Amino acid sequence: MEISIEQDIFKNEAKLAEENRQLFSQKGLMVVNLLAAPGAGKTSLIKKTAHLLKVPTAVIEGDPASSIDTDTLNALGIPAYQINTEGGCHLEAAMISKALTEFQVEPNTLLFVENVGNLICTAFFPLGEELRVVMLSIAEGDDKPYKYPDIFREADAVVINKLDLKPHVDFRSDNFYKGLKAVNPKAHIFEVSCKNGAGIENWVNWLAVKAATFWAHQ
Ligand SMILES: Nc1nc2c(ncn2[C@@H]2O[C@H](COP(=O)(O)OP(=O)(O)O)[C@@H](O)[C@H]2O)c(=O)[nH]1
Ligand SMILES: [Mg+2]
Ligand SMILES: [Zn+2]
Repeated sequence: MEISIEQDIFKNEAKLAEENRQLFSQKGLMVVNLLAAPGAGKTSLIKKTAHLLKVPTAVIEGDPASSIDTDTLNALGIPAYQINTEGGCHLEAAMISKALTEFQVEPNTLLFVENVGNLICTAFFPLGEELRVVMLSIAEGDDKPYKYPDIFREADAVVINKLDLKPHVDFRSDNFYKGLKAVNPKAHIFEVSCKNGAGIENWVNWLAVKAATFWAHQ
């Protein structure tokens, strides 16, 4: 009984995500679902990316409470809209479509969705995104693909952040790569530092190509 309720929920979420995909297409939005633990550097990456990317960028922020990230982004001139999940641990497709009834985004915009900081259930709630990007900071350790395989499984890209901390933490890149390859051999991997800007250009160039391809097929 419990299993069948769970299956119904995920079936319904997949349907809502598909509806979102059509909505995004009508609105000309390329949506990037950004998943990571709290503090990995999601907002920092969005700030850096919006600054360098030559296409308009907007952001939907998901947090249990507060509008801290949204206020920061809006103050920088990056249009941002806050969803408060009131303790909820992930965003759902319906929250995004509802947000877009209020949040007016120009066509041909790259829309980041900064998901709730969480490496578990965010993996199971598709939002209709074009790209799923998982971020991890090296201070979190190299064992995460082994402990949290589901979050990495469907990632189009994995961004390893806080490379500037390398001298201070024991992050074994080879172990991380091995674990990631076992669950997702196709993910593009970017090693960056949002603090000193290392590797950001590679990531932005990759995203720019993805966006151009997306809009070319609209
Ligand atoms: N040393 C270092 N700190 C970083 C880097 N990126 C982000 N931070 C810091 O990590 C903290 C959390 O970053 P934030 O972008 O808010 O993470 P989020 O919770 O995933 O959105 C902040 O204090 C950032 O300044 C980085 O590349 N290196
Ligand atoms: Mg944030
Ligand atoms: Zn959740």
